[in-house]
Amino acid sequence: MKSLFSAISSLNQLIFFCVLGVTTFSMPTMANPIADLQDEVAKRDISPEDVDKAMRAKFPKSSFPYYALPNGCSSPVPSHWNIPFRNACNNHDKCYTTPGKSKIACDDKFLVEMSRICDPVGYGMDTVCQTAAVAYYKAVDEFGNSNYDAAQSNQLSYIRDVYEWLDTLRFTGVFKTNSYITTGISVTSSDRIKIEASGSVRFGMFAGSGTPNGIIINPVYNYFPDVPHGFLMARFRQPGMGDLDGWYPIGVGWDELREVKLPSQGILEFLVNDNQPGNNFGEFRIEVTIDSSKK
Ligand SMILES: [Ca+2]
Repeated sequence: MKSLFSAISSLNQLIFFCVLGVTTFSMPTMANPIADLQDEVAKRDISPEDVDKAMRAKFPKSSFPYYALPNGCSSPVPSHWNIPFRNACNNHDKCYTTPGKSKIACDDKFLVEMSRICDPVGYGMDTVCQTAAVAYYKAVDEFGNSNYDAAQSNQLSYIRDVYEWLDTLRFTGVFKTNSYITTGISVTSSDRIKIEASGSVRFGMFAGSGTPNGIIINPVYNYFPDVPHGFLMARFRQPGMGDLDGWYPIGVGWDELREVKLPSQGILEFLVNDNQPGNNFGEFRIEVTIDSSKK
């Protein structure tokens, strides 16, 4: 990297160039692959955490929608400017990571943002700060090529992998019940499934209210005496099963996709552990996601 002081002479020129660049170019409206991906994930009711978990093996530092979390400034030498410039550095990381953004545009924006941090009201007083900003700019301008190329290609493969994973999510839906419901969803062994239940149900005039984890009352009102009253149960109904066969407790569910082991295909159903559901009020909200990708 060039000496920090040799940068001073070109300081005004650089800032002028860069402000001019930003104000005179009107960027054409570009396709935005990151925003498109975010829309697609939101549409399917998938949380960013689910995507991060699915991508963890290949992109351990990913933080949806980026293949790697921006990590502030990485100055080649320890510098106290890393702290004030942190936001500008993070934006610069994100810019490099945005498919189709040019390196020059990212670097110029970086300098403008650092200059604003140095001089928020435009008096141009703090030349020490501006000198540091130019040094940071010159570092990325001269040595940032491999970072830029890596960010662009990693982000593109990340986006492709997230789309591929989304394609394996066979179904995502929300179901509501305070008694029994069949989802109609057929699940096979080796599918991975996530169930998240929330909400509150009043289990009767005097019984009280509870979450999908149920409440403790006289078990005479339970289908399953050993499970709390009102506990949310699930099963994958196999041919020939009776009404109370094959249920197991779900409660508020799981925070991750879990593999299902079944002897044969089954229909996902839910049951509230309350044998007098007619007096129930309110509903549990149950989100179901199924990942059919073969691991
Ligand atoms: Ca009841």
